[in-house]
Amino acid sequence: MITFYNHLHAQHQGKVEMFRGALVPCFEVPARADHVLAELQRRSLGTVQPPHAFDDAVLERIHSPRYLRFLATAWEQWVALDATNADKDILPSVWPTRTFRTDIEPDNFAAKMGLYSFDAGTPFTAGTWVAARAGAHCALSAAERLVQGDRAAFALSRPPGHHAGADFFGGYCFLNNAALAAQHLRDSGIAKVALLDIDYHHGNGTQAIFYDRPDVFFASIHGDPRTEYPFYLGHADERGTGAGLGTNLNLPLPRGTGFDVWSLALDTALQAIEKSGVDALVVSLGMDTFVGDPISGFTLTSADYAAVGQRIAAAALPTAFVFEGGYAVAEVGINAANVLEGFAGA
Ligand code: Q9C
Ligand code: ZN
Repeated sequence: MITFYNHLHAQHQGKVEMFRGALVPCFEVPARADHVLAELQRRSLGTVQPPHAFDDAVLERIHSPRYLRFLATAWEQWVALDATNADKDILPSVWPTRTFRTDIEPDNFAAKMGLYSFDAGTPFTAGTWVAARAGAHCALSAAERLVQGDRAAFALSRPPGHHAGADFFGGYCFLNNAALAAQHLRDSGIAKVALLDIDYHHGNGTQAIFYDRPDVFFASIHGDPRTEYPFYLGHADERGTGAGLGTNLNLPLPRGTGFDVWSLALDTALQAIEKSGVDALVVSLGMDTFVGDPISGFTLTSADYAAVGQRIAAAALPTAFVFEGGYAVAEVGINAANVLEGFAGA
């Protein structure tokens, strides 16, 4: 399986995120992707390439033009406020909640940050746009390989993507890589695509992007949003809307869930995907379901991940894996490689 590695990922390197009233070191660090790459190379698991270049217009298939314009210019706007800002991450601190208007983009920079975000845990840095754009190109490159007939491909990138919506960032995500991959498959003539999101956190951005669409089936297994981030989406009664009714499947599970119960949900999701009549699969591959993850609550073990890969392979669909979360840095490479090796060996 070919891996498209975001060679620019380390340009996104947040220093701190807001947590319980304090700024704490970021969990989403460059070493995460480095460990996955090292493990793939150690096992000689397929070839590794940088992403192909894509026209920026392809990002507009998922994201709004004004949001993309903001991401592309946010850092220069920030430094223009005060040259000493160059040493600090940008974090939002004000948001338009219910009753506020979002149709008018404010001139004020802090107000724009809030308009285009939903949490204070996602720092925007000098290299965020460059890294996120190259990451999107990794996902698009992986999708392109499926179009060309490959059985599978892996987009190894950070920052992750599945919390990012059409016009907002959050949850360490800026561009929705998995959504861009799914859309690229659709735009290349594949009639129906499934997205399987196995990150610990609900993929609120991906769900929202495809919620009214019948051509992209979204299934997610995640921590129950009543207690787990991102809290405000991901309940079992969210089944899609309009023409997309019935094409959204959420399988929330309580904190503490282990592989015995989690794997039953995986089987449920894969059965629904098989029944939905899709021709390709995009997997949002979050590794934060691991027992040792510092910010998550499931208890999957490293050995379990090979079985995850095997079960996904049994769906017998061309499959693009897109790297998402996973913050047990020392183990994230082993765990991700176990999924891919389980898939390839099935
Ligand atoms: N201080 C992904 O896994 N905040 N995003 C957690 C810990 C946000 C996770 C609080 C977690 C976002 C892609
Ligand atoms: Zn996650």
